[in-house]
Amino acid sequence: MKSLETFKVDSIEETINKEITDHAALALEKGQVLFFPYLAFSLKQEEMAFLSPKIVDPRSKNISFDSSSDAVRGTLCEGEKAQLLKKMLRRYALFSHQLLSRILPEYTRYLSQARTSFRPVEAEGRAISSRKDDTRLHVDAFPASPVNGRRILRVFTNVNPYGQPRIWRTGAPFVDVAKAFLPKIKAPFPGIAPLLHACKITKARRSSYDHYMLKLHDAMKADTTYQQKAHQEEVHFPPGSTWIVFTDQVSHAAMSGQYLFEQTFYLPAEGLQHPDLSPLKILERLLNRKLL
Ligand SMILES: O=C(O)CCC(=O)C(=O)O
Ligand SMILES: [Fe+2]
Repeated sequence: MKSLETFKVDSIEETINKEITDHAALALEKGQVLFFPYLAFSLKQEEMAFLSPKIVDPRSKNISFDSSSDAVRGTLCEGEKAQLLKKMLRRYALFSHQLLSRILPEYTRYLSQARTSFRPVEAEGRAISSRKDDTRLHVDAFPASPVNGRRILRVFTNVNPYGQPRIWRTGAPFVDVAKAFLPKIKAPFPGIAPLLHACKITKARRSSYDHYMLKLHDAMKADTTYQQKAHQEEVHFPPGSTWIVFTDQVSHAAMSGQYLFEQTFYLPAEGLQHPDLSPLKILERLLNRKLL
């Protein structure tokens, strides 16, 4: 299977025929990255000043926007500048949503839009711990925010003004990752989920599915031999390109690049076109039990 499936869509205004949207959903759910080499997100003149790592609060790696609370986090910008920054992030949130409504129309009524992020810090060489090191192959799982079976769907756009690509490695299909690591992962400790929730370590109860996804994420990143020896491929996302990926399924590592937008969406299992291909079903089949 190719890691990228390319689409020649160059505007989010374009309507896309059903044959293509069905194909896109299948490719995505099989674990391919939907790649739009000519789909750019253009910055306005007054937004160009945000193309600098200096606008990021040194304590965080990204700038993020949460549309539900209307708050921007992780920036040193204040006052009018902060308002302008928020507007830019909100524009990207709209852009990514409109793209999904065109290319994956069947998902639209199920999607919920989570954080928008802007990443003006060079991705190479900024990791503090192996667990937080996104230059190591991993599938996404959020320690504090259990998904309870919802999928993590992300849209990325490279806006680097100097021609620098975002370079990723993509890895083996999810089933192979799961087969490699599941034998080393212990079942969740009985009673731990309500405890984590009560202590506010997690924002909701951590399901068994979340437990296994988190352990997979950690085990992949911690295994240096796996990082070197596992099947992998380097992919380049040039400036002016956009890509969509289920980051809970596709092994990925962000090796280098600077100036990226990212929008996270959650998709409940009912919204999937091919639920049997999902990490939840794959894990349930391999473990021979329900995880939700
Ligand atoms: O910043 C990137 O290119 C991707 C980092 C990553 O692993 C993620 O956002 O899930
Ligand atoms: Fe990731």
